[in-house]
Amino acid sequence: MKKKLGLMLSTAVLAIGLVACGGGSQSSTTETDPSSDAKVETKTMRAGIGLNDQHPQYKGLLKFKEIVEEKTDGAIKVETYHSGQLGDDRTMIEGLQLGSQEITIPSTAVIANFVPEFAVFDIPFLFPNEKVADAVLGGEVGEGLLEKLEAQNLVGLGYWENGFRDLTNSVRPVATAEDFRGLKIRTMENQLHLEAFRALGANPTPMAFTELFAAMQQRTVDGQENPYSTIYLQKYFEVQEYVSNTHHIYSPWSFLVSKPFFDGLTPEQQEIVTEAAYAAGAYQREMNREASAEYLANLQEEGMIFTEITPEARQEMVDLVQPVIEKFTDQIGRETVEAVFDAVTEAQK
Ligand code: TK8
Repeated sequence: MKKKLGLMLSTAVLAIGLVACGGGSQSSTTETDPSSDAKVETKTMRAGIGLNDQHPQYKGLLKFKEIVEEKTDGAIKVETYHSGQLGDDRTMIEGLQLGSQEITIPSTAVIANFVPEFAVFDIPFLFPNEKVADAVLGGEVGEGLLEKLEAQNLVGLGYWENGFRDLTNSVRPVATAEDFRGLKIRTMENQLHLEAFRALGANPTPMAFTELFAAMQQRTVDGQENPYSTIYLQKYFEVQEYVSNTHHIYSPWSFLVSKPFFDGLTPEQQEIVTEAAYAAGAYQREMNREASAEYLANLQEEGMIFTEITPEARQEMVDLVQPVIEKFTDQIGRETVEAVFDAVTEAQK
């Protein structure tokens, strides 16, 4: 059933894609360099993200653009699109496969719909802090998972940081698992997230990020969970009253490039693009972390009521989601799950 739905979806997307492209995309043009008379091939990378232009994700993308355009002497141009202008995370990943865009930086939770092993990062409370996240994602396991993207016509150039996710809602302060009861929570389009929120007692509904603000405004959902950066910069405080530091999951992004496009670059260009993605990622992570505490303060200044989750209350949540982790372990791949848990333990030594 699930497989069939996936097939139907991709057929539909393919049909739309063909119509929208009007017979082929233009990512490569030949331009004449007036100063040298030589024909210089200019390649354009269309990069789309879900967040707005105030977010560290966009600033990181601009850094990537700057590095690539400078180092290739303009032979590669990067066009940037924010706020889901090219679609939601899932649509943009499909765009990379179809060749209608070249770059996107989605949450790994959405990538799990393409490469099931990525759902390992959807295990709640997996990373205790950012240092462990860096070690695991930047280490052998994290890098190894990126290689699995190739079979999906995608190239993964490292991880960027969405961050620890925290709950907001418009109904009541959430301090314990008990308070989740009945809350309509939007989750990312990810089966594990959906079931984890169910286990916590909430009434979760998966939805694309691009539809979230309107859904909260129209009260189709009571709440959502995202890092403070998103809650503040996307102005969720306008439609949400309560925020709790549930920190229930560390959410990575992965920097994805269309494989057919990447394969068409010269080895030197591939190196520049790869290095730029990692360098811009480091820059983005740093910016994210510097501002995080400030964003929470900003949210309170905007009138949101902050509730602290005690270690005991968090432990109760950890216990409630345990069966969900067990249920999904085989689907993710036992080997991958064990490798990640081992890496987490190692990073804490
Ligand atoms: C943005 C998404 C977003 C994610 C979500 O494209 O969907 O809630 O956290 O940041 O990747």
